[in-house]
Amino acid sequence: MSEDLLARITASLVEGEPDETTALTRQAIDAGLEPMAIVNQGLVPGMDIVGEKFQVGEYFLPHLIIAANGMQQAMAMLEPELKARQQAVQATGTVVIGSVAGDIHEIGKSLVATMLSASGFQVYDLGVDVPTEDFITKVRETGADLLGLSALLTTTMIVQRQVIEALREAGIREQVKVIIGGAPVSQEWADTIGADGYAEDAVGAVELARRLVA
Ligand code: B1M
Repeated sequence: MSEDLLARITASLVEGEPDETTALTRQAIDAGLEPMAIVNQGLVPGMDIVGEKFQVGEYFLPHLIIAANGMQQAMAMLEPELKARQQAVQATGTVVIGSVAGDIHEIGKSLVATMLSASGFQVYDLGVDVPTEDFITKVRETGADLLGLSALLTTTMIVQRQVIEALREAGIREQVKVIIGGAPVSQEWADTIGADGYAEDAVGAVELARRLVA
């Protein structure tokens, strides 16, 4: 029953039916499914399939936009549920996060921000296509413990390195731990650019953030 519901959520994204996605997500929440399971087993597989179809030329930009709208509407419903599940939320640390300059992919970055916030971090989400100077300014202003840089494109992952260099030039590299993520990013890339950590998904990002501020 729950597998069927999750499969239908996936299919609704692939078929470009955002209203169906939100209706099914509501149904899944009401049926008591874990919000993270709805994200990871319902929504994300749908986005992956849409991405694969785009890559092979079967889908075009409008398909990506419609699917992203469906997922964002579903995430708006899931956000309070995700936050409600985290217990004993205590101030754990401060995080500045955003998608790097040139990158407008928002959904994964926002999910990471939501999960960090739900886990007790004070989160400053700068949004998408964030100029490198804005990261530096916000880290300075907030005295953040962590800086999270999201990049979904092979052409923007290099900006993660530029931000780390800019932190160094600004003389604040040692004051803040840098964590990176996004589909093309890996631990190897984190090591190459001198980031403090890499996380594959939002749950991993919370674990990493907790470890780094401990
Ligand atoms: Co774009 N796009 N897109 N896109 N898009 C991808 C990324 C792509 C892989 C699709 C494909 O070809 N298969 C491909 C990139 C290829 C590459 O460089 N390797 C691609 C492309 C090419 C493009 C354009 C260039 C297309 C064009 O214009 N010709 C263009 C670029 C725009 C730009 O940024 N300058 C573009 C545009 C778009 C839309 C705007 C239409 C839309 C985004 C809308 C929005 O966000 N509001 C979009 C979408 C939706 C996608 C796919 C289909 C889905 C992304 C998504 O939301 N996934 C994507 C294919 C795919 O990823 N399967 C694709 C769901 C989300 C929950 O996962 O974002 O991976 P994700 O986040 C995960 C992890 O990565 C990780 O945790 C998250 C949660 O588990 N994570 C972090 C992310 N950030 C993290 C930070 C951390 C830690 C973990 O610490 C700080």
